[in-house]
Amino acid sequence: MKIINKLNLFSAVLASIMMLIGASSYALKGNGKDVPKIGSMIIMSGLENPWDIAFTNDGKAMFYTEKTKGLSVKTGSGVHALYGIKGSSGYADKGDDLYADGQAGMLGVALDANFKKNRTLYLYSTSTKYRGGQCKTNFERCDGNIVMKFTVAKDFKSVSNRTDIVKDIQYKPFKSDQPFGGPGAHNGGRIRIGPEGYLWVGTGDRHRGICPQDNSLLCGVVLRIDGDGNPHPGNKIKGDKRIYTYGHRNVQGIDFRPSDGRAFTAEHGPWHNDEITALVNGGNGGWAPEQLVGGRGKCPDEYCGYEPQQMEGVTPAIRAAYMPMSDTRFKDLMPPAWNNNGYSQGTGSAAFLKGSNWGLYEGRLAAGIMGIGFGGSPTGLRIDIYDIADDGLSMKSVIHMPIESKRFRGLRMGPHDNALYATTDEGEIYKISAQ
Ligand SMILES: [Ca+2]
Repeated sequence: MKIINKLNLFSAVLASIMMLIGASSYALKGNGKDVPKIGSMIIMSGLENPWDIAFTNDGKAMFYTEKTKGLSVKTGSGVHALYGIKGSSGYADKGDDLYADGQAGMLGVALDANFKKNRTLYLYSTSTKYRGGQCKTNFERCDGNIVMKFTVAKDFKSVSNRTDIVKDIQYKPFKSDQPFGGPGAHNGGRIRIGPEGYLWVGTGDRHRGICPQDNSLLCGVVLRIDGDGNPHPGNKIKGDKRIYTYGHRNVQGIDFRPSDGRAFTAEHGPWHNDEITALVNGGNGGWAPEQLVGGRGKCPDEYCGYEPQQMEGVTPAIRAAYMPMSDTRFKDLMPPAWNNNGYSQGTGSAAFLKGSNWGLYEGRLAAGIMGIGFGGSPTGLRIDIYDIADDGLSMKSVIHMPIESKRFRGLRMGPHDNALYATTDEGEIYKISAQ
């Protein structure tokens, strides 16, 4: 009996030691941080396709775009409508060359890193100004998207000195035989300032098969440029030196990991394989929807992005094998960190969560999921939080943010309060707080 008791005591001590080890390794896993309490509230509503947001560092001004109207700013003294598209009313000024159609319109907004001193704001929009005679069919280059630079007045009531710093981002002018095939499809539009103060611009393939792999064109790429539209001197691309990465489908999410400044994109897949990708200077996203390559035949309107069989009814795996989001034939491929287990649920805008108030989630990436649920994919309509491996090549975990279901279009961290702000296709701007 004594021996058994001693054994029991030994077991109990051993179990206690194991628990201690277990507890400490658990704490290490969480980096000593807890799961935060997350709450959300609507701070603006009744907007028309709000698309993107940008804050001054003190948080006292929140600029936002409405895709079908223009640029406005919310300040302590109220909302000021600053710069509208053609046909808009109530704006202090407008551009008669700017317009909206389908996914195109007034999209990304960003403030210069030295905004406090230079009052410079950047804006991405669709424009007729530089098209010339190019856009008679879908098979010409059709320069129909631009990036503008403005000076914001001290009182935030107007903008001036419009300068068009990028004039040649391609645009889809006509409907084609593709799902969601109207004008303005796959129009990109997210713009962000990187850690060095350069401007990053995400563009879309505009349903043109040759676009993403042709580096003389600015469709299906990410640009890294200065405030005058010149290339970053370190861009390694072979082709148009403004390009940082190419081979993308439709970049609507770009942000920079706080721990190392590395750029990541979030992209919506074509009924398969949404992707989060760590960018490599000069790298290839591996999207190549042109016809007559890799065993492909001719595709409708020379665009194979939805092949085979165009519409629903093909399992994502078969479609992915025919038309991969990241084609491993390319030697300069940037493999995605995550591919949504082969599904497409509409991964769009993205922002890294900053601030210790996010607890265990600090430094993880949040992305809006906009999928409406068809083709065998579960519905999206949420924000997910991604824990990306340090090397950017795999995903440690993905969780759903515990907030209401919406079509979250544009995500941006508030620099003043470490809250996450998000526009919705339902016409709102959300503030999502963690503590
Ligand atoms: Ca890819």
